[in-house]
Amino acid sequence: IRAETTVDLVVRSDLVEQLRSSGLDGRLLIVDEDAKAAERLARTVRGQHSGTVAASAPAAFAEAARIKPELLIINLSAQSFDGLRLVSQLRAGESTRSIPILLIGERHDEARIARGLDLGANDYLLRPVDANELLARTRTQIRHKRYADGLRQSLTETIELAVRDPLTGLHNRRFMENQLEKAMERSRRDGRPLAVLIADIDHFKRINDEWGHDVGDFVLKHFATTITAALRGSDLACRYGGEEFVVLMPEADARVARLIGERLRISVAENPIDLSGQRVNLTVSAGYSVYDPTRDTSATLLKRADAALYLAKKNGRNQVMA
Ligand code: GH3
Ligand code: MG
Ligand code: MG
Ligand code: MG
Repeated sequence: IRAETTVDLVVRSDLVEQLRSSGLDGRLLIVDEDAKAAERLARTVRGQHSGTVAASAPAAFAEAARIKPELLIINLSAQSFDGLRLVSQLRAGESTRSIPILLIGERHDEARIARGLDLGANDYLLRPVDANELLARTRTQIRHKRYADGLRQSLTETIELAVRDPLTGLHNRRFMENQLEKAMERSRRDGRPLAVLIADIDHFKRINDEWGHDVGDFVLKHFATTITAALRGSDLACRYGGEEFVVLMPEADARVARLIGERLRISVAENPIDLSGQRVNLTVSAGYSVYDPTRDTSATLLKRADAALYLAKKNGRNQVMA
């Protein structure tokens, strides 16, 4: 029985050396109930990869989530070990979903291998395992994974760039408008309140005029940090344009909106900015409006907040109005 559950290796040393010297250096996890067989496999790949061994499905699952291997090699042939179940578990797990899986199975057991591929395994090898083929398929899987990870990463970065304001790192106007429509829809559906607030730095032009545009930029960044700190986790702060910011406040009625607006106003007013050793006071005015699902569009909702902001400015600035 042991002879059947171990992996037989046919090694052609020249090819192996050639593959090893190419230095792919992947992180592998080898799963085999037979620790000796797993160790033998690990030795084969270790010249060019780092190989960790797991001797049971639960150990493999835990280890996979922990070390995030770039390839899992699962030996299907052991009798008591449910490698197929492990494949579906790995595919269902958030952190293990995208790890490639290479199955090793018996020639007479192709039905199980086909099932494994159905469940999400990427490739397979039949016994006796040829070491060169094992190394070649390992390399292919790792290369694919790195390529896919790179694509995913740059997609994520591209999306981040498209929704952010580059100066402050806050979300931009386009994203805010998109989120506002969604927030209004949720508010309508769930019958929950929703408020928006427009905040505008007072006499910001003076900062630019007195200190220069770069200092103005610095102040905008400082303001963005202050705004973020004053908000709840569920609020969304965006740079609406220039020195104007819009905050979406899901679950906020007029009372909560005023509270958050005041918190923001006070935190700006009480934290002067240090500009080359000189403390410069900054204040902000804000207007807010509460979504009325029976008559508001995003445009009318924002317009009411803007009208309230205008009143706050007219009334002497450094205040929050509805
Ligand atoms: P108010 O209290 O009425 O809001 O006065 P204000 O001076 O803040 O408003 P105003 O609209 O007159 O001026 C806003 C200034 O913000 C004018 C513009 O040059 C400046 N500004 C807009 N965007 C930027 C930016 O990205 N960086 C810098 N440094 N200044 C900016
Ligand atoms: Mg203005
Ligand atoms: Mg202003
Ligand atoms: Mg303005």
